[in-house]
Amino acid sequence: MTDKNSILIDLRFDREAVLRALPNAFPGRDVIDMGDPANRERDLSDVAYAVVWKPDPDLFRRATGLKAIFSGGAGVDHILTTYELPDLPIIRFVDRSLTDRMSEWVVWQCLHHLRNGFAYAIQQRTRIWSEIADQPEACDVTVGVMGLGVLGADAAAKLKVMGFRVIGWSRSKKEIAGIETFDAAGQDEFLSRTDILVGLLPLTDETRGIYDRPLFSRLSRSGALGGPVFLNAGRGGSQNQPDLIACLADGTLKAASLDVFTVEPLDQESPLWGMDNVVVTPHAAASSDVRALFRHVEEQVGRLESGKPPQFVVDKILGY
Ligand code: NDP
Ligand code: OXD
Repeated sequence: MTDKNSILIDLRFDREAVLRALPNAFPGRDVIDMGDPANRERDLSDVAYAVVWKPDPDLFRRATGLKAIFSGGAGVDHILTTYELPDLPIIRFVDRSLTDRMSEWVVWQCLHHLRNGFAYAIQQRTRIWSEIADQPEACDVTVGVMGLGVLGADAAAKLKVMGFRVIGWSRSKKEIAGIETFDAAGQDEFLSRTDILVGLLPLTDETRGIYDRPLFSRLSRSGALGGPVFLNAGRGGSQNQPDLIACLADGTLKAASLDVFTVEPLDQESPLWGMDNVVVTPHAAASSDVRALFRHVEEQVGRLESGKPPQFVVDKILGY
């Protein structure tokens, strides 16, 4: 028997971080750690809240008394597309540390492409001291951010501080100081003005495979970098990976930085590993800080229990 406000944790990532964060989390509540083998067969019928990342496929059949589901990350495709879910609020993870980390990755990669990161790395390994001529400035380059939610809006603002020209695209039009924005209908103009495309979209039925050859072919080819660059830190399912590889090979895209892939971990045989115009990072752009995740859950549970609406509730029709 668990108390009526108990919390179940089924987070299939960084187990060490979960174990470090658990002892001080959720004071006064029963916490059921599904990573502990002793809990695997336990009766879950009266657990109130579940905090999950790619959980046990049986979980929602067993935990029949849930009042809310918390995603261990900002994205919710890992549960929406995979499980038969009870009709409950799903709350995604929104947190300063996650947002800052994502913006760091985006700014880092934009600067890498702006400042000839590939070419200088090769020169260093071959002990060549030679300045690459005609270095453009950030203000010569337009970065187009696809997805202007919590992460996209912050990345756009930080790119602006670095001096880039920044434009953004989202389903509904946004007002962001200093950044020209486009709604879904403005996609053509948005793409035709973009030198570096940053993908920060959630994976939904509408965004699956959206980054494909026809889209890459509409990016600006007249920019200061000599060809369009693609960054994706949203979801790999949004990229048509065969198209992406072919476009990187034939020059439709000059380069890419990829944190997410259609199948993760990225297949050992994938040509992306060896392409000298591609940066690969292992879905590490903005990992969830588990302590911050637990604080966020505690705060949202507090809202629910005091009769206030929780924040960051997913729209199940839109899928994010
Ligand atoms: P939000 O829900 O805050 O924002 C999503 C944005 O995408 C919104 O601007 C939304 O438009 C836009 N959007 C969604 N669908 C469409 C569409 N069909 N056409 C145009 N625009 C669309 O999400 P976050 O910013 O918090 O996170 C974005 C994604 O980043 C997550 O879903 C996750 O997949 C990924 N992520 C990756 C991480 C990593 O380490 N690589 C870490 C964390 C998150 P509108 O504003 O009009 O609703
Ligand atoms: C997330 C992620 O969605 O890490 O938070 O991808």
